[in-house]
Amino acid sequence: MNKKVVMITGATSGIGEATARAFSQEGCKLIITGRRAERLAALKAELQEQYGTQVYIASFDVRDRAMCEAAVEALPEEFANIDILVNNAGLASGLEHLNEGALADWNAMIDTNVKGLLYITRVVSNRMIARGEGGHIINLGSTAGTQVYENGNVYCATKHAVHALSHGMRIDFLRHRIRVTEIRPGMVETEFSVVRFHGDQNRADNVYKGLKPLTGDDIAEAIVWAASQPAHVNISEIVLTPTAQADSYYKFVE
Ligand code: NDP
Ligand code: 8X3
Repeated sequence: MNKKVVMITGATSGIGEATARAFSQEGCKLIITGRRAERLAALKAELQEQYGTQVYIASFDVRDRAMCEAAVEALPEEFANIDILVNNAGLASGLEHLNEGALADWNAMIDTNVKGLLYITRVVSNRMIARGEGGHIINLGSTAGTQVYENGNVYCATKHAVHALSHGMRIDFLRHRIRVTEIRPGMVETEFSVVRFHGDQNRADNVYKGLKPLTGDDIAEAIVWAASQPAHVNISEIVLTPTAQADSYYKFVE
């Protein structure tokens, strides 16, 4: 893994931030992205100081296709050959019955989780293909990528799309030796629920009451494990849940 170039979308918080730390410890060079530039700057300083990591910051909104392309085009030479792309940026916004859903929430989820992931993947995969040395694309799916729960409608649909797109990438990139892994977590305590409930911290805290959720570090460990397999091994999917969660429906809450 030493000196491999890893691009992580959504590294300002949660799973993406933990993944940046984990790849840093493996000696990788990092491209970290997200909209909150000040958080990226703080993370870069931390990783440089703790592990001597070379870090490049690209702060942009993945919903903006032109910005996605410009950010990748502008990469300095030492970061230009991306070996591993972690498509992590994403969100849930709102939790209502479909007829009561807010259009702004639907657009945010579809534009980020599906279209943003596609924009980044298109530009980065074309670079990997042109270079001809393979690569690895790791997509953040979810248990919600194969199950739908009440009020989850549009979020679950976007993660079903990530599930289908991961499969499609695995097929279309076969000839280019690009590995594709879908990481499919259940409940992970990050800023995810605060974002879903539009900043309502109490409501977010309630989601994890009575059980021990996964952490960003748990997911990061699985991501790095998948990425460190020998080049002929592709880990297609990893589904991780807290021990107290069987799937989207069954949880043991004490
Ligand atoms: P967080 O809210 O903690 O992190 C989300 C990250 O995505 C942030 O870095 C945020 O950066 C970035 N992001 C969101 N929108 C955009 C955008 N428009 N442009 C660029 N970056 C964006 O949540 P998690 O770490 O939990 O979520 C990461 C991924 O994991 C998501 O795809 C989520 O669906 C998935 N997931 C999460 C689970 C959970 O229970 N937490 C379970 C299963 C999957 P910024 O706001 O600075 O732009
Ligand atoms: C996040 C997990 O259960 O909130 O993808 O949909 S869940």
